[in-house]
Amino acid sequence: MQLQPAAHAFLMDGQMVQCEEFGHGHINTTYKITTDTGCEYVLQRINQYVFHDPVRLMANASAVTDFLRQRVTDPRLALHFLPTADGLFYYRDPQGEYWRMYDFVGGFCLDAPESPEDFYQSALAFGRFQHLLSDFPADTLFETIPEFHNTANRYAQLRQAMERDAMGRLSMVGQEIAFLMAREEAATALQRMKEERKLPLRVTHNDTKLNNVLLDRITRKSLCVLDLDTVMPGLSVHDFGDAIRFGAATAAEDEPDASKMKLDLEMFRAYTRGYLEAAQGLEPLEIEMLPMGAYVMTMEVAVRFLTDYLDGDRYFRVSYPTHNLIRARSQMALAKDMEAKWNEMARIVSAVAGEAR
Ligand code: GN1
Ligand code: MG
Repeated sequence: MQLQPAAHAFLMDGQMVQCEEFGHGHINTTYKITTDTGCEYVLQRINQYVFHDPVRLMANASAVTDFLRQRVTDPRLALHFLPTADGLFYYRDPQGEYWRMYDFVGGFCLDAPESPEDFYQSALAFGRFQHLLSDFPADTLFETIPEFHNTANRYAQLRQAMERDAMGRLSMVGQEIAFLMAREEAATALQRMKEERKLPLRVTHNDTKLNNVLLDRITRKSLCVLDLDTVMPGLSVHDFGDAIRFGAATAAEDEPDASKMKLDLEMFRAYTRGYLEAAQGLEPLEIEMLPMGAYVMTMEVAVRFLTDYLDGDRYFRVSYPTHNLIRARSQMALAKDMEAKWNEMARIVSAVAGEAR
């Protein structure tokens, strides 16, 4: 892979002197570049198995960041993509790989919150993102992954993977399949509400993992939101929910001991507080459905991990053969714990919403 030419295709300040792999994303490959003038950048290769149209993807990402940059006072609150000499925000190398580059603004990302305050900060970032984009022309956005959070479709894809059983793994996952199928009705509830137009379509991020938020090294306050590949019209409850399933969990997404995986209600409360504070103007039904968002996103990603396990790990990057199965199991354990804590989640949401009023 040719990193040097890709890096130099963008209008960096100086010459690249250092390059290291960076971040924990499951999809794109990310490098941090340092130049001889001391500037730092992030270089990413876009995964074309996942994103079929990198050109339109970058049109989305650059339009959204331009829009955000006009609305924030601190430039670190919005990403800044570098153009190439041709004025494009992507570079296609001779092998057909697509690259992009943005300023590394010196913050850091967390894979787990170290305190409720960290998680509250990430909620402010995603809530702000939602709020700042509330008058972005949503119809100009290209759907980078059609039906991304259509949970009913995700179940259909699981069924197809079961039929294919491409790796001969189906016989080993009977319990997991039974767990997911028994909960299909609840897991697809938000998709039905979306189709019935009970919940409003908004410009949403759709991948609100904690590690997609940059925090300031000194103040630990949240700066910008990263990973804009899936910014599309969507549901606020999905953005809320995905953040909870990742950051309010008591264990890592790929914790092999699923009994360690629970929902941390204190973290749940901290995120709810930050999100409702920053994402102003949510409708009452959206607020009421926040716990459902957390449940649905946890179930959905469990379905996706198991589907990819059956298909032979083609979508999510894995470090060992059962990695996607382990991820699926941890998410199921988390969903189960949410079922047990359902009333408390609802109580927290209504209490926080009451205070915010
Ligand atoms: C992927 O790109 P990354 O690692 O932030 C995935 C999300 C999943 C997540 C699970 C485009 O996010 O949808 O929830 O992994 N992104 C895409 O960790 O599929
Ligand atoms: Mg990411």
